[in-house]
Amino acid sequence: MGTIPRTIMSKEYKLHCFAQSGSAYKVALMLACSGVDWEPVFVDFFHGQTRGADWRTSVNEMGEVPVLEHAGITLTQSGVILDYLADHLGTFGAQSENERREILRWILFDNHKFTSYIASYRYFRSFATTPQHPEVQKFLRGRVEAAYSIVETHLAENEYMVGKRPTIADLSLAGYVFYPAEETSFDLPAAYPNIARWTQRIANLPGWKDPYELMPGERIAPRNV
Ligand SMILES: N[C@@H](CCC(=O)N[C@@H](CS)C(=O)NCC(=O)O)C(=O)O
Repeated sequence: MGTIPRTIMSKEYKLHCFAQSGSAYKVALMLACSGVDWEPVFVDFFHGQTRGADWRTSVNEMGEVPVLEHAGITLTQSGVILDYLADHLGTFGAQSENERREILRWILFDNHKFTSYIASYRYFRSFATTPQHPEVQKFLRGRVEAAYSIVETHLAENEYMVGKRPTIADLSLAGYVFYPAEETSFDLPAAYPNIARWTQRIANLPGWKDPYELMPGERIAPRNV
C-alpha cells in the first residue's frame, strides 16, 4: 500500500494552540461552534517553544499563539483569524457594514484591554515559575476590573456584544471567561452577573466545549496563589 499524501491525511484547518491559551481558545471555539473538523497542533509554550528562533522563523514572527493554517495560508492574531473564518465559513459574521465596524470595535477593545489584562494577571498568578511583584498584580487586577465593568454595563442592555445574535466579537471576548476561578480568581456570577449570564449563553451554543476539552496540553495547578 502506498503512502497516503499528507493533504488527504490531515484536516483542512490546523490550529497551533495549547490548553491554557485563551487567545487560541477564541479560534478553537469558532471552529467547534461552526461545526468544522479541525486539527490542533500542540505548542509547548511552557517549555519555551514560542520563544525559539526557529518557531518564530517558521511559524509566527510575532512569537504568539494562535496560528491557523488553512488552504496554504498561515494566519495569526485571533481577531484576524476570526474575521477570516467568519468570511470563509459564513458563521458568526456581520450582517451589515455597521455591524462589521461594531465587531471590529469590540475585538480591538478585547485585544487591548479585556483579554490582555486578564491573560497577564492569570499568567503571573497561576503559571509563571517566579511570582510577579504584588504591586504589578494589583495594577493588572485593577485594569481587569475596569475592562470587565465596561462589558458588564454593555451586557446589561444587550444579550450579545453586537446585534441580537452571537458574533465573532462574543467569541473573542469569551477567550478567558471559561477558565476556572481557581486560575483567574474572578467569581463571575458574584462580581459580574451580566457577564456570567452571557457566558452561559455562549456555553449553550451547539459545539461549545471547555478550553481544556478543546485544546491539547497538561493542566497545571495554579502556582503562585
Ligand atoms: N493579540 C494576540 C495575542 C496572542 C497572545 O498573547 N498569545 C499568547 C498565548 S495566550 C502568547 O503566545 N504569548 C507569547 C508571548 O507573549 O511571548 C491574539 O489575539 O492572537
